[in-house]
Amino acid sequence: MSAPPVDKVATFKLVVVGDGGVGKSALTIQFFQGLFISDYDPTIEDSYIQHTEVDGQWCILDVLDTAGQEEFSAMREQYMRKGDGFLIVYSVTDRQSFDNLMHFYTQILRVKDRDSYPMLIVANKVDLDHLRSVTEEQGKELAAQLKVPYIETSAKDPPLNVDAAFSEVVRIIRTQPPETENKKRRGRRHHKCTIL
Ligand SMILES: Nc1nc2c(ncn2[C@@H]2O[C@H](COP(=O)(O)OP(=O)(O)OP(=O)(O)O)[C@@H](O)[C@H]2O)c(=O)[nH]1
Ligand SMILES: [Mg+2]
Repeated sequence: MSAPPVDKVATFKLVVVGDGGVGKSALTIQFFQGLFISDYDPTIEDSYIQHTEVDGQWCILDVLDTAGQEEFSAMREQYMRKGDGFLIVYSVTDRQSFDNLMHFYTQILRVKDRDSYPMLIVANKVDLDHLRSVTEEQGKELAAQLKVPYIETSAKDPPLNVDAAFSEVVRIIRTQPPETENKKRRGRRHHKCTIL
């Protein structure tokens, strides 16, 4: 079946964030082009757009593959403002990328001024089991603490859970109740102040 006319389907802006070298571009390119890029070429910013069917419903995915390298971190707030949903990626072979996940998480909530937002924690490079420095338990524990769903992926061929990760973020956005005033952090804080 061919895709429906563009004006009838929802567009979701997904943003892929995380430290440098964790595999954001490899995952994005594996999803969009079905191939694994084995070279490391640090990203400044790339965007991809494509029709996709998730749970029988067509949508347009507009994916921003961001820079993990610290030198480009000034651009973060700007792209975070535009995202409808986020993949926060770390590499299971890179402990520091796992520790830094929190920074992306808190910055997204701060920029969105919300207590929660559609996000998925993506533990990538699970094919490199012998180099693993973050266990599945540790990943799941942090995800549970943050109340963010967790998925393990490999962008390397044969890919593991790459399509599933992008589809899952679409599902999370779709099930998110529409934004209401009392969901806004700032509104709630003001409310508390008036009580006290
Ligand atoms: N074995 C293995 N290697 C991977 C995987 N994902 C990415 N890589 C490799 O890790 C290196 C970095 O991957 P990139 O996708 O460029 O990393 P990035 O997160 O986009 O990095 P920045 O653009 O600098 O933020 C590349 O050499 C990739 O081939 C994976 O799942 N398994
Ligand atoms: Mg990249």
